[in-house]
Amino acid sequence: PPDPARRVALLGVPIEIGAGLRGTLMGPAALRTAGIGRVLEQLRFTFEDHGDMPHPPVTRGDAPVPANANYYGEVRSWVGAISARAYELAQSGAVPLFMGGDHSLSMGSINGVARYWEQQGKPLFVLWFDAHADYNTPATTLTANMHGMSAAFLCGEPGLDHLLGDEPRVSIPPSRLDLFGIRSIDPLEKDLVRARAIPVVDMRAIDEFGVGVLIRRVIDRVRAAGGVLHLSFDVDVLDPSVAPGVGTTVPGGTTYREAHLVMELLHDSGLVRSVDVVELNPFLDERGRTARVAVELIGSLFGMQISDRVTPSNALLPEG
Ligand code: 5AB
Ligand code: MN
Ligand code: MN
Ligand code: MN
Repeated sequence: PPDPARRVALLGVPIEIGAGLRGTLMGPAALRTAGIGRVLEQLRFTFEDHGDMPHPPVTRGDAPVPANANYYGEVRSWVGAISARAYELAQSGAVPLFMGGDHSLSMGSINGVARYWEQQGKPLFVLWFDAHADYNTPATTLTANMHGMSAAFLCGEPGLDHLLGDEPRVSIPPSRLDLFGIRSIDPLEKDLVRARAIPVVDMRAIDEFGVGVLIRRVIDRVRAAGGVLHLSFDVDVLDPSVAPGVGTTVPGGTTYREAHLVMELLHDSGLVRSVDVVELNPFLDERGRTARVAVELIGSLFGMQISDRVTPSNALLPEG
């Protein structure tokens, strides 16, 4: 039987109401068009495309709806369903790759995979590769957009307590979350991140020490704990000049090369067992640039070497 880690399970999660702007629901289609499957095949992975999750029916129960959480009912319907699928996919032994969709989907994907790893007795670490901390709660948010609350929810912060419905909730200890690449954080959100002593690598640290040293530190900590790693890749961590197709651009982001090195070192670590690719908004993209860069970076994460990259060419291919 094939090595389970050589199996990738793609799942499209076309959710957009967690973000302030519409359009991320087109993300999974754009990633497929940009060749995410072809890249994995070239790297000799067995991959299954599980298609896109259907828009779940919205059930309005008797659980109280919190203030300051836009589209709470819709997000709740998605998150419970995503968590259940994530648990199943992790159980199948494949590496699940969740194609978003806005970042609120991670409340489900990470909860589901965390539940699986908890049963295996392996600590799950989460690398939040993002321009933002996403550590707001309904009490700290300035926008009420739920894609800015995912990391806080996963670490057990209060305020969205019934979001998972019947799905068992797993908490990630804040010490197992790494915020990497951040350069935008709201005032009360910052207080909360500090109070929880969450490890933060911001852009200043990257400028000063370089991504190589800093990502190795994250990897070493996971390895020392005998853990596995979930990569939550918000494409807005890239500089907007590289990745314009996102709703919440912040200047001063990671370069093309820094992001590739992060992915290459993560690949070499062998520790990444599940991935989110989120916040790609094809409606805002320029001729597919952001989707293509995201797919290239996923290629690096799964072992594509610089020396395997063909020189881009507009030459005609021979027919047949
Ligand atoms: B993303 C902001 N902090 O809470 C908020 O793109 C932005 O998933 C959140 O990282 C950005 O709305 C959420 C202002
Ligand atoms: Mn995010
Ligand atoms: Mn972001
Ligand atoms: Mn965003």
